[in-house]
Amino acid sequence: MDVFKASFGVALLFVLSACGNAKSTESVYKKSASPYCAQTRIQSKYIVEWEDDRFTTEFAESEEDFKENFLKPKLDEIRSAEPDYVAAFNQPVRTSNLQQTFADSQSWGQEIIEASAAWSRGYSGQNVIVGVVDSFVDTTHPQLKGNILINDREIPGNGIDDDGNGYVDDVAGYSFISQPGTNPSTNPHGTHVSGIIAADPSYGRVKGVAPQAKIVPAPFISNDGQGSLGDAILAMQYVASRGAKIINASWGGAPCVGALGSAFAKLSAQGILLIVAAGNSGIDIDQYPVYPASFLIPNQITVAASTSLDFLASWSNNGYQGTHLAAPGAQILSTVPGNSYGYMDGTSMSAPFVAGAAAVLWSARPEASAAQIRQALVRSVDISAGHEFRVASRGRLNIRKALEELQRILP
Ligand SMILES: [Ca+2]
Ligand SMILES: [Ca+2]
Repeated sequence: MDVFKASFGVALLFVLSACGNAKSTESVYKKSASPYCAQTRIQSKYIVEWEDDRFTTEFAESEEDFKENFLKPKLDEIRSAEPDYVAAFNQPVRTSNLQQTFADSQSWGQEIIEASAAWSRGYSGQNVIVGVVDSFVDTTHPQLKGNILINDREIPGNGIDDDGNGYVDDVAGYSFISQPGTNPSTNPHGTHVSGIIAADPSYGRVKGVAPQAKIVPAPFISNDGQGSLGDAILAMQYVASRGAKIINASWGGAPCVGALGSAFAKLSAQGILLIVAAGNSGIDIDQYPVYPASFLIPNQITVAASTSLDFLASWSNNGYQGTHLAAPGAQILSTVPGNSYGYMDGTSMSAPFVAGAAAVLWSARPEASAAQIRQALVRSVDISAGHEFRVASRGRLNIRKALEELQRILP
């Protein structure tokens, strides 16, 4: 009887693997027919999703070369492959002469979301790691340098991958920028986003929402504001491998990449919270989806921008299904490279307010799941008369209330 069972098992395995062998380069290689995708395609570069759940980017002279010489010999190990496409910041917008309720405050965002209610109770994002998948981060900025997660198994500057994680000298994060571009150190975006999340107020004027959280910088967008979706996927996998519980994604790409959706779904399934900027085109993304904002995977929060008068910013993307809550995104002061400061506007600034808030909540209740943190943030928003936002929750982030909500979810 045992022998019969065993041989049946072998037969079944054989059948399954025979099905697996039915793959062809045509069934594995996926390319969008959309003309828009053709315009944003990065020539000679491809994204490969492997059967063991890894992603890599590969280069080939032509599509034929890629299919014949890369895909065909490795067909059994590859789940899918497709061209790589451009990803870019949601173009920042300038809002001028806003009449401010928090008139002279450089920290109106931190005040309106009641961040100090969490700080005074001792919750500042301690022991929580946030991945900043963005542009260059100035890790020497006095307000950031103590908040960068250091990989102490890696010896800096020796050209050797000491900890064997596949990345040489990744002491303070790793750069995934592969697109040609000028010196990345002048692009302030990643440094600004990082300051909103975790700037330490002991060393300057910016009050990071989670001033004790640790940042893992994984830049993939070059100085010109563009990067590739393939590099974004590698950067997100990297920050996850360094222990990030939260990933901030203040960028968008063409609606052409299946691999990006697959990468987001895998990170979500690992219990990682993905905070995504809704975009700055002033459109309803329920009607006109943009990605990754519109993926709507379980542990994703898509964030619209609010102003200091507590309205939805006119340029903020919105949608009652596709966006979840609003957070401050206009006239936001934060850190910029070279021990300096600057104001920026955009949903790119709103997402890190929510990422910081998630870090604060996780430092209060380390046992919470990503789904519980998400629920606490989205359910507890401020909704005031005449200020209803075109987002699923109808309101704007409030950390004090989110902490109370988390206590209700996890008594
Ligand atoms: Ca390494
Ligand atoms: Ca090294």
